[in-house]
Amino acid sequence: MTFPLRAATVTRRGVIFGAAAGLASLSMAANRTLAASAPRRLIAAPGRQALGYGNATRLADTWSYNGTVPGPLLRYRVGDRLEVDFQNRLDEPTAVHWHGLRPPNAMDGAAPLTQAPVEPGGSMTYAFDLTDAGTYWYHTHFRGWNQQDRGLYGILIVDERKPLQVDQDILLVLDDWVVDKNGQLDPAFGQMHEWAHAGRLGNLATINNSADAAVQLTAGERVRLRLANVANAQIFALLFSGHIPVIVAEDGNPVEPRSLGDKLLVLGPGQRVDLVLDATGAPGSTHPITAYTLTDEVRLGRFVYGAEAGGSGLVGNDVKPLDGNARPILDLANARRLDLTMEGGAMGRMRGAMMSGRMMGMRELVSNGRIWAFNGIAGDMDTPLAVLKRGETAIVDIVNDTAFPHAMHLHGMHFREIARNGEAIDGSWRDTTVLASDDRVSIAFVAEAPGKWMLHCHMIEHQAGGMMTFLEVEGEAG
Ligand SMILES: [Cu+2]
Repeated sequence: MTFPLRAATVTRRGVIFGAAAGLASLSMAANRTLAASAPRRLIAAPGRQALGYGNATRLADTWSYNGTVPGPLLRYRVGDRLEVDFQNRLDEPTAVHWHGLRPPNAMDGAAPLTQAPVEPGGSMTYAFDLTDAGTYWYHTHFRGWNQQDRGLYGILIVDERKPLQVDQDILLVLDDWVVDKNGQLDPAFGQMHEWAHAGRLGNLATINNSADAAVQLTAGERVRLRLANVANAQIFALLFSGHIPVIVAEDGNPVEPRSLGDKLLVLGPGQRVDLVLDATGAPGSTHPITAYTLTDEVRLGRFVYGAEAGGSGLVGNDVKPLDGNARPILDLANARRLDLTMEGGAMGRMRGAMMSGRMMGMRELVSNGRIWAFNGIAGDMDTPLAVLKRGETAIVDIVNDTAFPHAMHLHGMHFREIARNGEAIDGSWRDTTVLASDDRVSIAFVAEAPGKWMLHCHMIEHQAGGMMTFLEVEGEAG
């Protein structure tokens, strides 16, 4: 079984990309006022969303939270309690996952592992304390290959006690959509051909729903950019022409501020990055924001400078680190070591895997909607990858033995990358990490939180196709 590699791929050396450039002329304003409030009620229902094509705007039928894609911005202060009354007005079950946050297990939303899905017409209250500041997001965790791609996601910001000093706080939500010529979402969800390859990749890449987003800047301002990749499967490698941003947080976790230099900023599905950017361009100037994706090179938007200079004199100052979130100390010397080999997909070596407790060949797996496996098991969720003692350090040695990149996400606990392709590294705390084909990555975390926590590929079609397991941490789950 061989399929041509339709998508270019992220390699260990960087991004290899196609040559087609997306050119667009008109634009939608991309800046979004970040109101410091959070609605108490979240309703999942069919809706419509305007998508900007550069020279046109078309309405797409979506599924969304409270009628917009992304759903309402949920914004809190660290230490606040999240309380959301969720209602399901879809005609299929669903659940809400709080990506990157650390709720008690019963609030994690990973249906059906941590809760029964909320049935059509049903409701559920999600409530937990927000212990970590940073940029997070929430999304469906049930049939996500269908529900998330239709728009069931939103951004969640937890403000630091001592916020960064900036002139603007700008949210940039990256997505890609599969749209037809009328601007409707292609309803062909669940295509096994896509599942076996890179997932459902779009033909319309957007920042804040626009294929040519205009991010308004004033010369002399210092801004915080919060980027989130909410796409099902797409990887974005971004180039900010004329600007050198400083990375201050990854997946919500503060890092020692470091300049992006001349590198591309890579965001895999589910990942977030917070940047500080000094608006050093001239009044009236524009500067493209280019994305190299798995399929394309596109101009996603522009920094557009107003005619007047301004700002409060922060430009050029050292970027100070954000207040750290409390993180445990890793006991690497005594860590529990676990292996996780990712297998399957098109052009892979896998010839069969266990499903529902018995060995199946590829044809039988595919007829059951599975094409990927972890350690030879295609998505069975009745046995954990490991049972961990509460408080022990675990290291998962992940091998990507497939022809595709993947974005591994752990629920409930953040991890540090401690090795990549044989080299010891001192990675940032993250909740999602990207592995290129053949990559070997070791992640370490402390099993702090009791309960069953999913570990899966965040390319949702890969997860649904078998790339999922969970870790069970002993103790009384909240
Ligand atoms: Cu994957």
